[in-house]
Amino acid sequence: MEPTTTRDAWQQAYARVESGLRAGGVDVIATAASLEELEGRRVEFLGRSSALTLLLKDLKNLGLDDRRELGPQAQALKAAVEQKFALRHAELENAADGAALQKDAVDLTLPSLRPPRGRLHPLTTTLSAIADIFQRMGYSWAEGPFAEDERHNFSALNIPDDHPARDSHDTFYLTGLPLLLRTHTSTVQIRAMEAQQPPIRIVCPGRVFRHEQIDATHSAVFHQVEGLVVDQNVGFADLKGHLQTFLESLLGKDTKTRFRPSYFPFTEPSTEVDAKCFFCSGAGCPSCKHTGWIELLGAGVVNPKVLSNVGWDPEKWSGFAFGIGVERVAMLLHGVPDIRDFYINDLRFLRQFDEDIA
Ligand code: FA5
Repeated sequence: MEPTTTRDAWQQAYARVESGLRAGGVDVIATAASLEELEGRRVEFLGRSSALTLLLKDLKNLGLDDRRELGPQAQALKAAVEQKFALRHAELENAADGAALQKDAVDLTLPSLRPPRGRLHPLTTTLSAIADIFQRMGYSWAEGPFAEDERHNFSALNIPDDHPARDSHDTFYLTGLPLLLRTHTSTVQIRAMEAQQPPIRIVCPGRVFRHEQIDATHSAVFHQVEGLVVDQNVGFADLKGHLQTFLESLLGKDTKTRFRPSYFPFTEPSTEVDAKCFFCSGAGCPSCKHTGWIELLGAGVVNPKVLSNVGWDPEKWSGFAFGIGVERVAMLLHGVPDIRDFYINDLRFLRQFDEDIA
């Protein structure tokens, strides 16, 4: 094909394009303020109808030798412009990313929003603390039913029908059934002794029910942990040693406790253990009914009649038992002045025990 453009004409056109670019055209690429503006520049300098593209297109109108000589020169000019464009494009894109990051930035130092979560009730943690100590003292775990018969709740424990001790346990009887809601966990002593042979060393935790006047230290539904040890030559000194070890582990050495003589038909001798009132330090207040002491547990040496009632030989075996009030211990451990606080499920009260979850 015959050339339609002369070498001179093309070179003059090239010189115009190059000096135009050098005289400032290219600089506007480097100073484009946004990706949109840069795209406008790209169309202007590299688009299909830009002077540079037309110049390159016009190469084909030169003779072959001229094309070979001048083509690389024009391509190099285009590459230089493209490079400037790519450079600015990368700069603007980085800046846009940075701005987006800044806009969506997360302040990692802000306090987190914690999802609400379940927590262990203070009575549960108290029960576990009590059970843990006895487990370490070699006791194993036993349980029994809430609905009991009179034999396990009363008669096998040496509380016959007409015994005045039945009055102190205001009992809920189940209508139409020969059953009642157990008034204490001593029922589990009888069940455990019926189920196995001596020796025995158990704790029996659980809920008990009494139809009684509710006040700061008394509830109609509460929890006890029963303990029973029967072996050979076990007596009151062993009972006192076990309870003192337990109380010291649970409450620390500084909590003042006292053993006071008491009466239970199923133990002889019997005792009750009180803690110095933790709210008034013994001065007297509504929580301790102005006595200065709060009763934590009842205990005693197992009455030989109870052993006989389950067929164990009282000449050979002896033991002790105790029944701890879990709510009373929880009140002492957590400084709760009213037992009712444990049951009303006020979250403001319950949230105080968050840290108790290990
Ligand atoms: C008894 O229930 C005996 N079974 C305990 C026992 C077991 C004695 C083995 C000897 C041998 P008492 O009724 O005192 O005992 O209750 C024991 C403990 O339960 C009390 O010391 C007290 O801490 C707690 N308690 C009693 N009544 C209530 C109540 N209404 N509300 C909360 N705690 C109570």
